[in-house]
Amino acid sequence: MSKDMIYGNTPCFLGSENLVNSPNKEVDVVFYGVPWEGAVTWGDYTGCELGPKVMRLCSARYSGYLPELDHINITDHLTLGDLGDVSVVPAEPEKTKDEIKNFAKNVWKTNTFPIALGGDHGITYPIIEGLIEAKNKRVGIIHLDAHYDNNKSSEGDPYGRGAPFARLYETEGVRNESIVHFGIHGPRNKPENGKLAKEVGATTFTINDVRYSSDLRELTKKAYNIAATNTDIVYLSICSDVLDHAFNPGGPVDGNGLTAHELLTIIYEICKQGIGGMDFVEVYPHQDNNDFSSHFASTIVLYALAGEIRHQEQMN
Ligand SMILES: [Mn+2]
Repeated sequence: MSKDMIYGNTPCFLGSENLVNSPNKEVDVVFYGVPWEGAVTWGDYTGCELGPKVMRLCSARYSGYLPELDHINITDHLTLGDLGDVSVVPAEPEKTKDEIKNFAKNVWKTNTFPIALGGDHGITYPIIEGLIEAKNKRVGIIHLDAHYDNNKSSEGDPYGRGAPFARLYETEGVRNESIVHFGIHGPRNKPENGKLAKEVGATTFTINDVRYSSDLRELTKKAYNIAATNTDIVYLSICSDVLDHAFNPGGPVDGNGLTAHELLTIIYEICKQGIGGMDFVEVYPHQDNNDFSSHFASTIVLYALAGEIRHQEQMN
């Protein structure tokens, strides 16, 4: 493992190879940061552009070993690399959207498993745009979030954090009937959000579908099967606030969400079925004195990779 810093005093995520210094190094999994917070912010709840940096700093504490998952050691199976961050243009959502799309497109052209660390949820739309341009594939999406994030715009910004799924609904290459909004809950959603999701043919699994499910793993397989129907690739997008705020002090404030164990179970089961790539967004380090949410990003990513390893084993 590389001890290189990706920039300043910030290490590569999970001690991975520094691909900025060694761009020709071949790896199985690439991490990249998208240090972006859109121009429209609620009150002073701000600072998610620091997410990639703080997640990298926190990740230095962790190995790739998960004793609770049959003692899997991720780095025995997969090589990991860090591509650094997308260049963002402050207060320029449209320019930044194109920067993210072009960066993601180049990543999608490689034969790697990409994981983007946000940043606000606006980054998901250009990442999937890049996927469609690079691979020309039909995409299904599993979207783990408290919120639909399908507003027509975020206070006028069509690429804002509240709007990526409205843009994705309009995107040729995304099959709307293969979008699953999973874990949705709470009154920060508005009636038009649920209505629009239904109109476009997307599926909603609310927190109560999770809470009253007799078998969370079966429910998760059901979600995956919807996302995989008539699509070539399934993408996973995770907003930190799908977690209850008790488990996510660095995320937007939403109670009645998933427990950490439930979220990890869902991620592992989804990734065991086989996904193309993922993102983890909406961590606000300024709100989080002990960086709990940024620390948990490492666990989230390792569970996804453990699932990917199991998927690869089933394919061989
Ligand atoms: Mn959310």
